[in-house]
Order: sequence, then structure tokens, then C-alpha cells
Amino acid sequence: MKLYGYWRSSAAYRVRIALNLKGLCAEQLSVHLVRNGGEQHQAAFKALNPQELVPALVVTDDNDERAELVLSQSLAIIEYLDEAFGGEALLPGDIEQRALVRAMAMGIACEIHPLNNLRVLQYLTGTLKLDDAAKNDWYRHWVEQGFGALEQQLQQYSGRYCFGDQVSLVDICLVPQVYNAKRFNIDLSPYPNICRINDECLILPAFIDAAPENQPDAQ
Ligand SMILES: N[C@@H](CCC(=O)N[C@@H](CS)C(=O)NCC(=O)O)C(=O)O
Repeated sequence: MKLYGYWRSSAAYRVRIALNLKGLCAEQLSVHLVRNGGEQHQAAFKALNPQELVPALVVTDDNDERAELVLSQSLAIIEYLDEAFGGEALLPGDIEQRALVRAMAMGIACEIHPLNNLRVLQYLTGTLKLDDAAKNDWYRHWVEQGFGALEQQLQQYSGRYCFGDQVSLVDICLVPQVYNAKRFNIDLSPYPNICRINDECLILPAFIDAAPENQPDAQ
């Protein structure tokens, strides 16, 4: 398998954590999101993922060199890895619990992250000519709204981790989002459960090895 990602990409960070939890190896290929206007916009990468976003996972068939599965969207990739390979389950077996886990994970991946993605921030400052202070207010607003909702859900569903005592898709989404929030100096003190669970995850080797600073393309 080949994982196209970038050390600071939180969506690629999610997939790295999932690969580690499943005990899987993937060759990592760096797509620099800023250099030369962003390598995600270059033809070679666009051919792989027309969405011009990392991560992209390329899965090859050992029995057929020409057969390649190219997957985009971190949640789809992670669910594929979970279903295709053994090892630690990333979603609960129970159908209702699985839906709850997906809902909490999507609260991060679909409601916070896309609004604060690089291309959105570039649009705010480039096309709409907002200054850095306004951009940071925008960023903080969506994190606070999303983390406020998640903190409430964690009061109901968390144990040691976001959903009970088992690491799940929610933790995989949470840790990169907290990493990003810290980069933008968001005050996390109103979210004790988020902070506690983030700390719990960050002592696990799967999360440590996936951390942005531990990637070969980290600058
Ligand atoms: N929903 C997508 C989001 C992917 C995404 O937004 N990737 C970011 C990095 S975290 C990216 O490639 N940004 C490039 C850009 O904004 O131009 C997923 O979960 O994979």
C-alpha cells in the first residue's frame, strides 16, 4: 500500500493512526501542501485524487500488478482498512454503537475540519481579503462550536477513550483535531474530557508513531 499524505495534514494523520492500530505498513509519499502553490494541485496528484486533497491510499493486488484501488477521504479509507484487515477493530461490532461512533467522528471530520481546511483559510485571506485576526476568529469559532458539542457527547459516551474503553474512529479523528487546535492557540480548558482523552491516546505507540513531528517529511 502507498499512502499519499503530508506530515501536518490532520486527515492523513488519521489514516496513519489507523494503519498503526491495525498493524499495517504503507509506503508514505509526501505531497507538500504549500510548496510551489501546493503539490496537491499538480497534474500527477490530481490524476490520483481529483479532489486535490490528501490523503490518498493506493492498494495494489499482489496477484495482479495492474489492479489498483485508489481511495480518497480518510473516513472511507479507515473503514476500508478496518473491514479488509484483521487486528484491532476501529468501530464497534454492535450496529447502534457503530452508528454513534460514526456520528461523533463525523462531528469532527465533517463539521469542524472542512471549514478550517487549508483551502478554506486560503480563500478567506486570499479571495475575501480577510486579515489574519479574522481568519483566526473563523478558525476558533468552528473549533469551539464542534468541541463544545463533542464535549457534551463525551460526558455521555466516553470511558477511557471517546467511546467507552476501546480506541475507536472517534479517537482517531480527535487527536489530529486537537493537534490543529493547539497550533492555532485555541484555549482547550473548557473541554476537560477532550483533553483527558487526547492525553490518553498520546501515550499509545500507534498515536506516537503517527504524530506529525515523527514523519519523515516533517520540517
Ligand atoms: N474530508 C477529507 C479532507 C481531506 C483534506 O481536507 N485534506 C487536507 C489536509 S488535512 C488537504 O489536502 N488540503 C489541501 C488544500 O486545502 O488545498 C478527508 O477526510 O480525507
